[in-house]
Amino acid sequence: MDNLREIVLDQVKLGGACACGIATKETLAGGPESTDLAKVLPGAKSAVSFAYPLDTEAIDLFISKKDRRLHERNNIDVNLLASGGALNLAGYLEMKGYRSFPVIANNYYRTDTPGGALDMMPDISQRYLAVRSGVGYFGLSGNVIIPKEGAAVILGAVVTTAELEPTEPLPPEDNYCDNCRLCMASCASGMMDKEDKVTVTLGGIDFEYSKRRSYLRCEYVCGGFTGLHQSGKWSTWSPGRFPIPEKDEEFLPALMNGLANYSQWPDMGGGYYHVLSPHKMFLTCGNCQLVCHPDLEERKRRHRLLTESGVVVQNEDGSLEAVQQEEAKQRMEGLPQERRALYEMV
Ligand code: B12
Ligand code: SF4
Ligand code: SF4
Repeated sequence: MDNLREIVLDQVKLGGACACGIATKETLAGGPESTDLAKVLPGAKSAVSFAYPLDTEAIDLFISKKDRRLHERNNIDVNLLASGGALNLAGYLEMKGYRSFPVIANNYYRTDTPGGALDMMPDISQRYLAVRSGVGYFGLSGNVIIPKEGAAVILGAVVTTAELEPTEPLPPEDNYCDNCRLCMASCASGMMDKEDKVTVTLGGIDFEYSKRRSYLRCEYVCGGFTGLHQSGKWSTWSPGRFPIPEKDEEFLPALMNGLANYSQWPDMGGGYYHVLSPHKMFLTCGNCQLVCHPDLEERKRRHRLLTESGVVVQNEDGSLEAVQQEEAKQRMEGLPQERRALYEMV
C-alpha cells in the first residue's frame, strides 16, 4: 500500500499540481458534513487533495482591469484540469481495484439541504481536505493558501476506498497569513465577516477562518451583477452600479433586480454557464483570492493595482473599459435613461 501512496502523490505532481496530500476518514473525523467521505463513496477510506496554480500574469492583467478574458480563460482551464486530474487519478485507482470518486472542482452542490442547490453546500469540501492534509493553510479569507503560490490555486480531490496513509497538516507557525486584511479590503461585497471567525475541528485539530456572512453577497458581486466598491473609486469587472445592501436579508431582492438587468447587458465576451443562473455568467471578481500572495509587498501591490485602476464601464458593443471615477460618472450620466437603468438605480 505504501508504494501506491507514493505513486498517487507522484502522479498528481507529474500532472502539474503545486501541492498534494492525503486526508483520511480518521483525520477528517468530527468535521462538518462536507467532510464525510462516505457521502460520495460508501466505504471510502481516504481522499487525495491537490492544488493547481493559476497564471500570475493573467492575474495581474485581471486585477488591474486591463484584460478580463485571459484570467477567466485560465480559471476555466485550471478548473477543468483539476476535475480532469481527479478523473484520471480515480480511473487509475479503480484499475488498481479501489473504488474511487473524482470530486468535480467547482459549481456542484448538494441537493438534499433545505434550500437545495441554492444553499450551495458541497458534497465534499475541497478546502477542508486541503488544510487537513497539508496542501495549504486556511487564510483569514477562508481561501486555502499555499506557501509559494498563495491563494491563487484551484483545488482538486479524489475520494477512494484505498487505505492511504495520511499526510500531516502544515506547521501553523509557518502560515504566512498575517491578518493583513487585504482580502477584505479587496472585497466589495463584505462576505467575509471582519470580526467573527469560525473554527472547524478535523481529526482533533482546529482550523480557523473568517465567518461567512450570506453567500448571496459574493454571488451578487462575484456573480457580476454589481461591483462598485462603497468608496466609489474602484470596481470589480462588473459594470453594474447597483448598491450593495447593508443587511444580509436584503441581498436576495438585490440579486433578483441585478439578474433582471444583467440579462439585458450586451455580451461582454467569454463567460460560462452556472447551474444556478438562467443566463451566461462572467468572471468579474475573485479579488480575495487573487490579492493574497505570500509576500506582503506583492499583496499590497496587487491591492493597489485593483484600487487604483478605476471603475469599469460597458460600451454599447459589450466591451468593458476601466476609467477613473469622474469619467465613469460622466459616461453614466450621458447614457439614454433606458440604458443607464440597466446598470444603476435612476
Ligand atoms: C460553495 C462554494 C462557494 C460559495 C460559498 C463559499 C464558502 N462556503 O465559503 C461562494 C459562491 C460564496 C464561493 C465563493 C468563492 N469561491 Co468557491 N466554492 C464553493 C465550493 C463548491 C464549496 C465551498 C465549501 O467548501 N463550503 C464549505 C465551508 C468551507 O463553507 P462554510 O460556509 O465555512 O461552512 C460552514 C457551515 O456551512 C458548515 N458546513 C460546512 N459544510 C457543510 C455541509 C452541510 C451539508 C451543512 C448543512 C453545513 C456545512 O460548517 C462551516 C463552519 O460553520 C468549493 C468547491 C468544493 N467542492 O469544495 C468552491 C471553492 C471553495 N471556491 C473557490 C473559489 C476560488 C472561490 C472564490 C474566490 C470565487 C472565484 N472567483 O473563484 C470565492 C471566494 C470567497 C471566499 N472568501 O471564501 C475555490 C477555493 C480555492 C482556494 N484557494 O481556497 C474552491 C475550492 C473551488 C476549487 N476547486 O478550487 N464559493
Ligand atoms: S489577504 Fe492577508 S489576511 Fe487575507 S488571507 Fe491573505 S494574508 Fe490573510
Ligand atoms: S470573490 Fe469577490 S465578492 Fe466574493 S468574497 Fe471574494 S472578493 Fe468578495
